[in-house]
Amino acid sequence: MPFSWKRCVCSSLLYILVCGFANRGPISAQNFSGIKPSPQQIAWQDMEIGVIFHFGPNTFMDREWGDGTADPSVFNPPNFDAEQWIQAVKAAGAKYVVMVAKHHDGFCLFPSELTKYGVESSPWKNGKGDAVREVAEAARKNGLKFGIYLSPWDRHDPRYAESAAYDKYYLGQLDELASQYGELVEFWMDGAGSGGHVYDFDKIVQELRMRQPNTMVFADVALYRAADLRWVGNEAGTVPYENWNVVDRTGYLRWRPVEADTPLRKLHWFWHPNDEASVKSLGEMIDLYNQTVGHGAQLMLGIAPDNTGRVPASDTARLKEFGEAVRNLYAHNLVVEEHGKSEAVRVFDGDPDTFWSAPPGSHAAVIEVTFSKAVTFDRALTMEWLNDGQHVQKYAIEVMEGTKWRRVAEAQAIGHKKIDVFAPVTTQKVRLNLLSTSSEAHIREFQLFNGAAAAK
Ligand code: FUL
Repeated sequence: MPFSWKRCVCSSLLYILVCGFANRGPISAQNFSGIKPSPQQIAWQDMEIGVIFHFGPNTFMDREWGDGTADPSVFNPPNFDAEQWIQAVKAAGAKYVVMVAKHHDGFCLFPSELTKYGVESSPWKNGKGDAVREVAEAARKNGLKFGIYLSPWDRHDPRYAESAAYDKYYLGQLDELASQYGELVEFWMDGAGSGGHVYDFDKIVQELRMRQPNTMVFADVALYRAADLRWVGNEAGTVPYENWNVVDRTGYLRWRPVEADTPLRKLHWFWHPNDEASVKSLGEMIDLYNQTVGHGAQLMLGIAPDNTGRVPASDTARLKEFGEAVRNLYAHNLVVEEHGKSEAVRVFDGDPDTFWSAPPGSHAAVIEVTFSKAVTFDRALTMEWLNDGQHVQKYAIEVMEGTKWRRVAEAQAIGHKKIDVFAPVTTQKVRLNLLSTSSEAHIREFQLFNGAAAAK
């Protein structure tokens, strides 16, 4: 027999065939599958949705990029309510939040020993407030993880003009944030605005890792070579390419999963008055979910609390609708519904904590599902178990029509999660055809959904 196979009659309703081919299909290309993620990266990728909060003098001045001259007196939210922020984003399905502790304008949302330019000099809570702490506490209280953004580019502090002096300042603030706000799930280093400025990133990140060994460092590929995560390359909420987790920087290979950051309000990270029309529509939000999370990336959604200190009603409503719509869209997995959760074939059990492996050494495999009655669906959700590297290099989703297989989707990378949406099909037989894998494939889930029915 040219392939190893396993055939199970899983229930009277569903019939499944899984097989791995040892010597079939094209020879594997080099996709750096020897590079593997850290356990922290795996845990981070599993969170799928995070949120970044932008709040500061810009919120009160109708600005996106402050020039560093804003008087701290402008910062005075009458109803600052971190609990409300967290409730709003939890409803959207966010698993963690990143707080902008200092944006490009240099204004600190936390009291810092190293500058007076921040909440300490503002009228808010008579200069005794700490927005970073309040958000961290509200997040943890509600079961969300917490991370920090500290802008390298600083348009206020005079030390910025001199690299070594500024590095010392940045390092000092990083120490404050990394030692006084509990465990940080992510640390955001923004590349914007820094063109030409030289930082000692090695030192900065080593210092961070000493205090926060498990934090995930986000940075542009161009900004810092050894970060743990990388920018997707746009702010549109899309991954416009095959998503491979390993990035090659002139021969230096590293597992760096993609984070796709995009604001809830089109093009606006900070709140602006009379701007409700820019809140993305529900349809746009679902598209961006499918194009980021459904494309193996992390969705990092930008949320802008307003000048009262709350997430506006239009935004909270959209976040809630979005969370409900995504849950609804992916609630009825046809495979597990017919098949039951107890099934031993782990790729069909609806449980992403289990996985199926193709036979050792195989370079192709097929996973086939037969339903007792024809079913209609318009999307497939596939997840690769990545702990051992990213192995799937080419695959197709195929449905049986008459006596022939018809391809409804094909691509290269699966990665953490791949959602393929296609015109609705009705069939009794479906297969995930793993056409080329760099070594045996490991698949956590293969699920089918009828999105059109869910939308009704
Ligand atoms: C960009 C910044 O310039 C924006 O203001 C925002 O902070 C976004 C998340 O990153 O690079």
